[in-house]
Amino acid sequence: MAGGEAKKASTNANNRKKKEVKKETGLGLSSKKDDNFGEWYSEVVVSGELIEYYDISGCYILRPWTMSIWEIIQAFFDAEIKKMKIKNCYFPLFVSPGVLQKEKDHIEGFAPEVAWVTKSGQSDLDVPIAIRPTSETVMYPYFSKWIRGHRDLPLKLNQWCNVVRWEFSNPTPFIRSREFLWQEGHTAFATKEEANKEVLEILELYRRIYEDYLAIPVVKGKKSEHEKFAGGLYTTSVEAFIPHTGRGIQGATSHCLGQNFAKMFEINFENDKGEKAMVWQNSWAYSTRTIGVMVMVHGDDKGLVLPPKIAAVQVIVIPVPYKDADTKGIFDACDATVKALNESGFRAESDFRDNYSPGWKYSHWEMKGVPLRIEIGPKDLANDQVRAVRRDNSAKSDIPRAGLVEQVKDMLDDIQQSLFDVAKQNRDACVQVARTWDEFMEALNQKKMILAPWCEEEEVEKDVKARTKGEIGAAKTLCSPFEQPALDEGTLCFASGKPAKKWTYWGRSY
Ligand code: 87F
Repeated sequence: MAGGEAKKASTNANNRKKKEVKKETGLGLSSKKDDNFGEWYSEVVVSGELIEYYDISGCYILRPWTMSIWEIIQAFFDAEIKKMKIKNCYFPLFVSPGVLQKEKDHIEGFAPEVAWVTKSGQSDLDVPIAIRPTSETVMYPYFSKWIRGHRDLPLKLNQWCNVVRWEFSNPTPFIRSREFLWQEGHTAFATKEEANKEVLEILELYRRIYEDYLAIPVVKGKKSEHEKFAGGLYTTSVEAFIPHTGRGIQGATSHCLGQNFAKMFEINFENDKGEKAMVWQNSWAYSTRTIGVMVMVHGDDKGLVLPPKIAAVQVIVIPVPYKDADTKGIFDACDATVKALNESGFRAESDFRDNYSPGWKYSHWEMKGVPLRIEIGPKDLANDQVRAVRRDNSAKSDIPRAGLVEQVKDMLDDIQQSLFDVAKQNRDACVQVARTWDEFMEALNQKKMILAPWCEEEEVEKDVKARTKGEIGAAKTLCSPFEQPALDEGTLCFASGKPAKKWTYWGRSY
């Protein structure tokens, strides 16, 4: 036996000999959110059981704790788009090279990120096959086939799928991974007005995912010409902000493609006057990135903090038996508590594992971010009450078992609201108005999200990028918010000194 293995075997034997119950050791995170954000994040997603690292860089295993969050927002969004008469479909993962390169301008800048299959077994394929990085070129030839007359419009499709983008800059679970899950919506209309309207309806659903489900404040707005999807007419987005890193992050995008793709793919129809016309198209997507933003915004030094609306387990019930206490009575009270909560529609579970101490369980479920913990010990049993502990602020309260369901409902609602309020306070504290270059630079150095009057010229935007280039990345536009503060006559662009046209958010970003 090699030395290392011999040591392992003897340690295992020792462990078996030791008392079975694990103590509160070895569960905490080793990095702090304030001290080393990057390491803290990697640790939180693994210890919180969202992610397992994989042996291919940039690829991650999404564990059940992740998938249950994904499924909750998916259920919301899927039901909402169905109300809008958008239909789900599924197109193939593989793209032939001819089709992929059909729209050259669109693919040009992205080409290095496209992954290709070149072999089956040991033999080279006659023609290499691309893996979809997005599905415009996969879908639009069929839009062209299926759309003939105005009665075929609107055509509104969505698919839930994975996509692959072979990124080279530092991969981060959820935030930048080489394969990720998303929905991509692709729609075609007879008129520009219908397309415009849908862009905003979808954007509003994205806002609701972030604000109502993930408890993250976002700004709705329009991307600059430089930052928009180059293949489209205009891009709208929801933008979040990570105070700890001072970076903005695009939460989701809803594009009006105009008629660019219709031209390329000949998506024509006969309108109601019998004339040949081109469709107006949109595309929109949100991805598993949503979950990464949630972890970054709410997580703390004890691990994940999940908003109740997206938590797979909203309430964890933990028995706290003492040596000579009525253990059966305590376990029965836990069972009854879970049952009452489940029957009222809450996602509650108990942790009856006998090889872990209550203290260990507290840390474990805190690490996983469960919003509310209920402890039941001998004293609680005697008083016909339970002890509730909030994950977000550690507040403890004793709740009579009689009014339990009502109280839990109120507490979960309060946690959801309070997570949003705190996140909004923190975000707002990072927003800085800058009217001059000096103010802008000072705010940027303080990791702020900067609201500045801008002349909207692409050259100026490129210049700002160049002038702020450095190790931690350049500043760029995040979006021009739809809610524009008043722009007084004579207001000048912070960067060029020319007349300003819009208030725009700027900052470093993911
Ligand atoms: C990477 C490789 C190839 C982004 C890519 O935002 C192509 C692309 O087209 C690419 N990375 N994009 C832009 C995606 C635009 C658009 N697609 C449908 C969306 C929403 C959903």
